[in-house]
Amino acid sequence: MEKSPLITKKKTRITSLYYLLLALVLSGACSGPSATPPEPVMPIPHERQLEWQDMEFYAFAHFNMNTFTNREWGMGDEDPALFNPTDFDPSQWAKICREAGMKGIILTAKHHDGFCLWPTETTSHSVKNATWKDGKGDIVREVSEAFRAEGLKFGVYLSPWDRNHPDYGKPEYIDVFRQQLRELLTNYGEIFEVWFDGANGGTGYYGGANEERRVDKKSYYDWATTIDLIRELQPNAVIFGDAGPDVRWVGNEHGFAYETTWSNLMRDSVYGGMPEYAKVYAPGQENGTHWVPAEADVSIRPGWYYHPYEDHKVKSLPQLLDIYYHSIGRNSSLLLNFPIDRRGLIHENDQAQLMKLVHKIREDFSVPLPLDKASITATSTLGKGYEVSAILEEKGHYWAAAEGTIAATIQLEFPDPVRFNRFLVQENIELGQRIKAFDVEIRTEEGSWTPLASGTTVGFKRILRLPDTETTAIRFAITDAKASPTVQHLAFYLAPKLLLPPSINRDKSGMVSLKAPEEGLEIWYTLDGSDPAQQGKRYTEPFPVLDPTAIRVLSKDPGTGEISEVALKALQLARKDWTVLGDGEQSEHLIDEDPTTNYFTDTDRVSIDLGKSYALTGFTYFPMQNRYLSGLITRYAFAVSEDGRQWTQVSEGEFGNIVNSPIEQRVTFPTVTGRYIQLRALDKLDDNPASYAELGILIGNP
Ligand code: FUL
Repeated sequence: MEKSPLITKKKTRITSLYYLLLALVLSGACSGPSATPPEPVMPIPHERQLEWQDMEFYAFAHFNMNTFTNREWGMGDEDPALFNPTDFDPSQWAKICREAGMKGIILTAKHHDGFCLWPTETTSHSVKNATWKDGKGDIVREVSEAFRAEGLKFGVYLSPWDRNHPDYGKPEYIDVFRQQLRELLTNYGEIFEVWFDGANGGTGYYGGANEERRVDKKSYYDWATTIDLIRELQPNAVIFGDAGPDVRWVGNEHGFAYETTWSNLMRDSVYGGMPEYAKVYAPGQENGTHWVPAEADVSIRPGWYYHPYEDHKVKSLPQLLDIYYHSIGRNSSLLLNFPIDRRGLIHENDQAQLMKLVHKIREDFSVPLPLDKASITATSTLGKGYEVSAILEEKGHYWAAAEGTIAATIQLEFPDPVRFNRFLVQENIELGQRIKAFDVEIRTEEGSWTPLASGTTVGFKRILRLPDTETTAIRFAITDAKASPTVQHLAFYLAPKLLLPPSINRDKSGMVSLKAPEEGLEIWYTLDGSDPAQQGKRYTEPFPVLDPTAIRVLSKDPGTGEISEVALKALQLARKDWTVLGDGEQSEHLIDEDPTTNYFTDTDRVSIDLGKSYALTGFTYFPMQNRYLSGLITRYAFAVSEDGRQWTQVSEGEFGNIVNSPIEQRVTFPTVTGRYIQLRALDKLDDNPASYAELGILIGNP
């Protein structure tokens, strides 16, 4: 049975040993010795990196002082007493992670604000002075123990930048930093990864100095000595940083690796926090000198830390799936962050989204093509022990082309037509990353070969999402490689379609466009209140909707006939004839039906000419959706007018909880006729200009 990429490969070493013995027995007993193994192509991974590579998917937890101050970066002057989770339970985190098939967790033991989650000897800015457990608690201990109890690994994030410590920027601080590492790497059992952030130096509290301190990122930390210390204390831990030395940053915080991702890095040209890192070095280099594979770090919410106002902004299933396929599917590991909440728990919304991702991924990889029934051939084989049948196994045997061969093709012929839409391939990275370019081709009914997809690097794992394809023969054609290629594993799957309803968008002119969550799905809709599963019209291109109505939409898998749930959206009057009065720069953003663009104004009101009179029954205010909120209206007055001069106030009130939950606000009032509308900001979140993503009206009762 095939394993999904989320299912553990813990037994790797044992399995390799088993296959090795099996290979020895078979080769000895049957017919002579195996061929000489291929020469490794440098660089190659260290044993600790191979162990790490098998983990693939693990958690990040941002939980620290910022959780209680509602910030992303603290200044370092926060009162330690503020740290006070009400319901801290790391076994809840560990159970969730285990159920999700994650292999471990990395905890922010100290973030840039310098607050330590363990009772360190190095500073009083720690849990020792927290309200939590009267200063007797140790978050690092409890989290590490809870994860080990579930059979998961534990790692630490220790920020090199410390905005609390009086000595930051001076040589003395480096001793403090190393002492903190020593404590973490001595007192909490086996550590699988030590994570160093590239963000370093800037303004801070620094023991009361309240100044800006810049450091020379290349030399200040003397990383070589720190790395020696880590190797001495935790020889099996991988060290993460821009420059590795063992695992590197993927170069963005979206969780996306690159189409071409090498595990090789020009490591000696990189230092932590270098400005050009993301652009120049993050994808790795074909001729990189050291093996430093990529790790994609991304938060399940917009922020790394918990903010109540992001409770409704947990990433959607299509977003999380993109992250999965763009990280693990592109030769990178996935470090998925949970902003632990003020209770000290993974929030229910985050857990729900994580489990949706995990169920879908398990589903995607649950129906492999029966390669054992296929006849599999290769245009080149190194010799005995490296036969192409080895690609059926995930570990142990592997296929290798003859030395000196660059282009080689593996062909699979099936007795009956097969259907698939996912392709997975792995190199034997123990011999170095070699493949530079490949094609996937299928045989048509007429018997000719036609390309289905192409790619560049493979590395530890490459997964392609493909259109549903039916054929009786497939070719994996390696067209370029650094040296004779190897393939550890190859597989095809038929993933069920992501049957979520399509997204609905309308522009200012009233044109409605619908988008299915995945290619290959049909979209059906109605505008008259009827069920799109029964009376729906097939969507082919954008269409205009000018008057208020409700649209109902669904996605349909034409292959199986299955349909998604129905999504319903009330469409208000199209805004094509509207004008914002008094203008102001970018006033169009107020009425462009795009909540990602904002309008800001220093005045306390905005007025709109609707083009003609309507019987109005309410209005909508869509607040800005930015990560950092400003100018949100918290109390309002709404007025209408027939001539744009004489105004009648029809509603006044507050937008309750808008700061914590900045979703669209909808206010209704008794019907009133008017051509002009005006929203006044009576109170705001702050003194910044009032901000608006959208302002709309309600007519009748759609
Ligand atoms: C960044 C930090 O500055 C963020 O706060 C967060 O910890 C992220 C993982 O790394 O560089």
